[in-house]
Amino acid sequence: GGKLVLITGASMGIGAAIARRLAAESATLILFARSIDKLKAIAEEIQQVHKGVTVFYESVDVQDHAAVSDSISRFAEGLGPIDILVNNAGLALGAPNAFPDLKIQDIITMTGTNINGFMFATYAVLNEGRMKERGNGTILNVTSTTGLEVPPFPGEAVYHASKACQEAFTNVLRTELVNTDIKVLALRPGVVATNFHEQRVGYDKSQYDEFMEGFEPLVAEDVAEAAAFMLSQKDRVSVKALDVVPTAQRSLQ
Ligand code: NJP
Repeated sequence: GGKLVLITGASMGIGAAIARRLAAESATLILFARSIDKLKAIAEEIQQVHKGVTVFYESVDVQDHAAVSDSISRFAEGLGPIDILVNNAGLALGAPNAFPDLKIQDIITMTGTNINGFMFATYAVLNEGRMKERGNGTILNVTSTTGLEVPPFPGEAVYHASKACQEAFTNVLRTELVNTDIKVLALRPGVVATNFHEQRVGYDKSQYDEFMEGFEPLVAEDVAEAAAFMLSQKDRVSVKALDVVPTAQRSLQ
């Protein structure tokens, strides 16, 4: 049968696109995000389109370690070990304000989600989700090209730092798990037209238009296709990292 897949940040954008794409592979899906209404709509849509597919969803803020671990242990008790974690929940806030002009709450939310939440989901899938005990599975981390190349995007000090942290974490975790059949992979999007960029600039339309001007960004489905490729490899094959960027993306090349 299909794999049991947990996707964080699955209420829209890249996470939702990966959910739709993996439903086509008959995966059983568990979707996490904060907005329960959006999760419900996506779960219903997927189950309409893919008749035999089951989609579970729960409002889980990945910043909340207890909520993440409780939910994952309940799902693993009912459904068995988690096969795949798509560690995707993430956000940028407060651009283009420079670091000292950011709101402290935005710094807390970005680090709490992109650093703490990213680690909490991984920790809970390996432990309560029983991936470590079984010694087989995949952790697919949706990081960013910005985690490595650190282009000079003003107002992105915290976001870029959090993505660099995700990359470092990914590399150490892969080394720690090297004697298991658990794959630890990084999928690094470039600019993708999702809610991410509108939110990043505080839904300021002129800022958004200025950023997107002059090239064609990816759509979430493009990234989902790359995720499906990474997840469809044989057990012995780890496509360790993949950069998926718009062909004409400026400033990251
Ligand atoms: O963004 P968006 P993307 N706990 O805003 C959820 C990376 N990336 O799909 O909680 C749980 O459409 C949020 O749901 P909700 C990026 O860093 C992107 O583009 O209901 N969930 C929503 O489902 C991120 O890691 C670009 O508000 C939380 C989802 O996360 C990943 O791609 C470029 C949460 C975000 O959907 C997906 O971003 C790049 C929390 N605390 C990397 N906070 C790009 N778009 O250009 C948020 O290099 N969510």
